[in-house]
Amino acid sequence: MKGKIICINTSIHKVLLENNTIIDTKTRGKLRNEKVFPVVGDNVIVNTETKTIEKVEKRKNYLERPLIANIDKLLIVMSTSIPAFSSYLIDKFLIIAYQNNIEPIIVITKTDMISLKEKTDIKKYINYYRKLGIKVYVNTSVSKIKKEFNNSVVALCGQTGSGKSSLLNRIDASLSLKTGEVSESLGRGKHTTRLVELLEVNDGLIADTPGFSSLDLNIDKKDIKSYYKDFSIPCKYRGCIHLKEDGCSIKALVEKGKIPEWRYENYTKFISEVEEEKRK
Ligand SMILES: Nc1nc2c(ncn2[C@@H]2O[C@H](COP(=O)(O)OP(=O)(O)OP(=O)(O)O)[C@@H](O)[C@H]2O)c(=O)[nH]1
Ligand SMILES: [Mg+2]
Ligand SMILES: [Zn+2]
Repeated sequence: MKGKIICINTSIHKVLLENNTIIDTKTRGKLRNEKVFPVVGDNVIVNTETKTIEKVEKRKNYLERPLIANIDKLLIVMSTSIPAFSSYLIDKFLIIAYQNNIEPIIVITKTDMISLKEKTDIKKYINYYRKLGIKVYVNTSVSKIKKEFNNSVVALCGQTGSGKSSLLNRIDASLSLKTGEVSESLGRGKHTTRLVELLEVNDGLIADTPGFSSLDLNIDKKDIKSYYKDFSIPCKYRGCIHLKEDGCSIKALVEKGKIPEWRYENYTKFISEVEEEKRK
């Protein structure tokens, strides 16, 4: 019978079957021999008698962090404070989402924890992302976020303590997901959520995921710019990656303030990271 893996805990693969029942399965030795390692979100064929996964269907997409396949939307959960707001992480997740043909959506949390001045600062980033055509919500806009879940497979991502599980509890209190203690969340690396788990919410499947400690780009440096809508004007230099060249059209836009400096700085950081990774 067909189904979808909703959680993996050591060797137990929980599968939501097409008849709407949930079954605990294991993978067959054959799959392991073929080096097929199922992940949450995989569409599978299950032998319900032997409770084994017989086959993993071809994936539409696949993310390593969070480890999940076949998602339609990636909800980037970003807090304004504790952990600090980071356009660098947002920009990185945007590249990862676009690389995998997934619609990114930004959700801002903890706006109740910051001053008016800090709010004004963060608004600048939000406005820019909106200008790029990306949806940005605050975590109190429950009904708008809920609508995004309809008939979609959605994965939450973001730093530990950014409020992913809290957001899901806010949307559906019956989920009762474990969330970090306030005092705990002040520290680093708490990781309250331990497993990727797809949950049924509002006619959709939503994955709560553990926060990450590091996040790498798996990309060639010359391809990064292709995921920057705001860098899409033709540069006067062919194949330019907009770094050092004198007269580069993108650098000119940064100088004129048309592309914010922070956005360009994140871009240059990604280029150096990818170069660094290649040298290893
Ligand atoms: N003040 C305030 N606190 C929040 C908000 N959202 C979440 N929190 C708190 O932040 C802490 C961490 O929230 P979690 O939902 O556990 O964070 P998480 O992203 O699921 O963290 P991991 O599971 O470790 O990845 C908890 O103490 C929440 O109560 C918010 O909008 N405002
Ligand atoms: Mg959590
Ligand atoms: Zn250029």
